[in-house]
Amino acid sequence: MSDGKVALITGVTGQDGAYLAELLLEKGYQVHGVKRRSSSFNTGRIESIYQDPHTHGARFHLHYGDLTDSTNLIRLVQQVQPTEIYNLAAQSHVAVSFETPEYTANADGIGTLRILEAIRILGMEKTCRFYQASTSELYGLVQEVPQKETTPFYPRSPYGAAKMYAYWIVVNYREAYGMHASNGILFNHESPLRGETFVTRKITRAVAAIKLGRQDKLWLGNLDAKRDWGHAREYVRGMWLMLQQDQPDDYVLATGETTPVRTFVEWAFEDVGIKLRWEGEGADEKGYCVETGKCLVEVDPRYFRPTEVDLLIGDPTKAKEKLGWVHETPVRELAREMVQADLVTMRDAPIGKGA
Ligand code: NDP
Ligand code: GDR
Repeated sequence: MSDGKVALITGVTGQDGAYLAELLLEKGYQVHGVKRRSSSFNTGRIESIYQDPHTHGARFHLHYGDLTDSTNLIRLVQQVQPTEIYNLAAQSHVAVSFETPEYTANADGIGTLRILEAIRILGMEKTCRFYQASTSELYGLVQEVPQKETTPFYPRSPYGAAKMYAYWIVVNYREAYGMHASNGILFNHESPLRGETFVTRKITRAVAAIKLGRQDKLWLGNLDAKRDWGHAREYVRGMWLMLQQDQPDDYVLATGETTPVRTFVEWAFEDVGIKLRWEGEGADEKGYCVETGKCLVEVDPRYFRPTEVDLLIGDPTKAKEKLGWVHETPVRELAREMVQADLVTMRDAPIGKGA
């Protein structure tokens, strides 16, 4: 059990925040989550673990907060007195970061600094451990494959650049102030809780909608990009393991396998009994149903990014050897789980448009 452990999770309403909160509650932690003020409910992913604050013995607590507001962050850290902080909050969409580069730098880069400073201002350097949600987007333009902890960074987006600042400020605060601060360099991880505008979930939602006759076509960007996709539930366990080590450090979490976007699309359609045939190339590529000849997938260049990360494939050896962390769900199975989940929800819910 947790022995008085208190976790503060920023980004608790996101995919990883929801899985991590669930894991830490199972481990007996007091869990405090930071959510943003929103004009509509943004707590859908944590509904199943929500606890009424009036309930005696409630261990899951939500607070309003924002990574762009340092006064708010200092107050929260002071109030909660966490023994572990997991900084998962971010403007996490790479394509969106080209549209909102300054905000992304503020939330993802300086936001990380604000929390580290809150810990320092409150004199909690030795009592509070810190996890930073770093990313394989740091690797960007391919320098070496598979990518590991020692591979040089070359970010390819405002998001990657902001996360690179966050990565290094974590390393600096660790070295300068002796803080137990670690970077998890996580490769893409997905699940039925994945945000609807990331490519895997956009695909599985559209495939479910097409199968149910509620959508005609799936519009996508670069089908050639290759990603190392694992299951989010397994990756949050790795985050927790990093903070349980005697010494802080930086770790890659990845599967070690890479898959093109196009293949993920084929798998998702296969899971609803549709075989695809491709024609054309680049912006003219189209996917047709082999049986009916209907065009189900089309490329829209508006989803292309000004600079792309072509290939990600991670080497998780260090995490395996030092943390005992291994991924379990193969990407093919992950795709199936996501399609099945979307078929179930899609039967009841209207579909929105993906970005
Ligand atoms: P999501 O986009 O699902 O969740 C992001 C969370 O951050 C949401 O709770 C969001 O709130 C919150 N948030 C956004 N901006 C702010 C802000 N200014 N202040 C406070 N909270 C904010 O991301 P994931 O769960 O997928 O990822 C978690 C973290 O891990 C992110 O930092 C991401 O960059 C990083 N990462 C993710 C990977 C992945 O494959 N999923 C891989 C590597 C790193 P709201 O719900 O209101 O939007
Ligand atoms: P990524 O994830 O950029 O790797 O960042 P995303 O799913 O958005 O894109 C993966 C690849 O798919 C290509 N792609 C499309 N992407 C989106 N979103 N929509 C499309 O229509 C589409 N068509 C093709 C993209 O060009 C890209 O190559 C995710 C985020 O979770 C980050 O926060 C995290 O740091 C990294 O993973 C690791």
